[in-house]
Amino acid sequence: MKTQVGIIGGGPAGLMLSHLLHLQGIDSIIIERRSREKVEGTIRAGVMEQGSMELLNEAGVGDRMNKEGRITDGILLRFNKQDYRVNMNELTGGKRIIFYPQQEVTKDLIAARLEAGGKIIYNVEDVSLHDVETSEPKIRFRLDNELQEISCDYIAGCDGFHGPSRPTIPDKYKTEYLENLPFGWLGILVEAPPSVEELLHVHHERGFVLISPRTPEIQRMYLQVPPDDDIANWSDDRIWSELRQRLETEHDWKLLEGPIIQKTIIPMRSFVCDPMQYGRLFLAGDSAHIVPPTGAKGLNLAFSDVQVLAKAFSNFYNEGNKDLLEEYSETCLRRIWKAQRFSIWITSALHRYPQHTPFNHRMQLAELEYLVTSQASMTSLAENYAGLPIEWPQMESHKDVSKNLVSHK
Ligand code: RFL
Ligand code: PHB
Repeated sequence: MKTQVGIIGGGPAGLMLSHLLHLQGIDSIIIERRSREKVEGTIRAGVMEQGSMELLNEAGVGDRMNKEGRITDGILLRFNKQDYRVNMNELTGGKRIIFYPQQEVTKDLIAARLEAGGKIIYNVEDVSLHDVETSEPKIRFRLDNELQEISCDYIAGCDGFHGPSRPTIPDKYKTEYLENLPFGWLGILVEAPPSVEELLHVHHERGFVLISPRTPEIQRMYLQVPPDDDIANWSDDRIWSELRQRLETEHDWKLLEGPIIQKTIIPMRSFVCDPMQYGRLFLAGDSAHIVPPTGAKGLNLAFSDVQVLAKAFSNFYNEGNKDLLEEYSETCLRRIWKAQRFSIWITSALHRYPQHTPFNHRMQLAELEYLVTSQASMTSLAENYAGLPIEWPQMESHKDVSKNLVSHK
């Protein structure tokens, strides 16, 4: 098989990249380790930034999102048994976020790809990358026990944190920054009406809770647990009892409970691979970086990476200009490190750390009290939650630091 861009991984990053390339007249093939049903059934992100919403619309795949998604102007914070609202829309001059689950985005992208005659090969095994330093890189894999090869001009590694693309980059050409956080999230899907209208982030001495209102019938809730905890330790009764304690308030509010239809524990980590490019291999999405899920940045970063990558390929194939391909990693990493900073900040403001002393607990409360009383601090939260812009190389915005640079002549 032959194509211009061989894409490893048919999650949101791979699918969106393939679709954007198609819109620019560039051919690609996606190979995916799992079945289409498994990919479409993966429950992960629940909210997207305005920029991701706009990308889906500009790419012509936003119809169902516009009908079924729910735009929201603010987020809620609960600490010391009181609720506070951060009005993102007001603080950012009109930016918002949308509730539209990742599995629905994935279904829409798969449908759009297949309708346009796009090629997605599911259930591949033993994927390996070859000759990425040359002008004829290749992807080899097994399908139904037969060896197959795709030769291409470029490879996009969109294969998530555990995929084979990143390890193909020799260690001496990359730096991997990894921080494992000392807790995990127990995520549940509940059949119940919404208890809140907007995302509720809860600081409590027993640990963090997040409630994400999905639909009138289904809610997503997360609670902080030890990182190596076993889901078998968490009966439904124990989950509800813990949630009730952490969600206590001084006002009239009730947690609406119902059958738990899914529960899992996920680890929390921060990870960045620098650079995101080696020879003719480009990494995008979770294959290059992971943020802790507080702050809801992961899917959005995957989309901004592929937006940059698609533009870089388009500049190259349609205009013969390689500049953006060469600056791909640098362009993406500027946004990624800022999203990493925000995710770590909001995570550390709201979670209980094993080493925390009563002093640390009071510092967190002071931070949160400052946050909800300072316009500057709330604006910072709002602009980061709603999503920072991509800092394209030709834009001056990322050079703004130079305004404050002290020149020692
Ligand atoms: P994915 O989604 O992991 O997709 C990678 C795909 O590559 C395939 N693959 C291979 N294919 C071929 N050959 C191989 N050898 C392969 N190895 C792997 C996999 O099967 C898979 O289909 O990465 P991608 O596309 O970069 O997308 C990233 C997002 O999935 C991720 O960042 C978000 O889900 C993060 N995230 C959230 N992001 C948000 O923006 N907003 C949110 O509200 C939000 N909530 C979340 C989240 C992540 C969570 N978890 C489970 C970590 C909530 C949770 C609980
Ligand atoms: C979700 O709805 O699953 C969700 C929302 C916000 C987050 C993380 C996950 O920060």
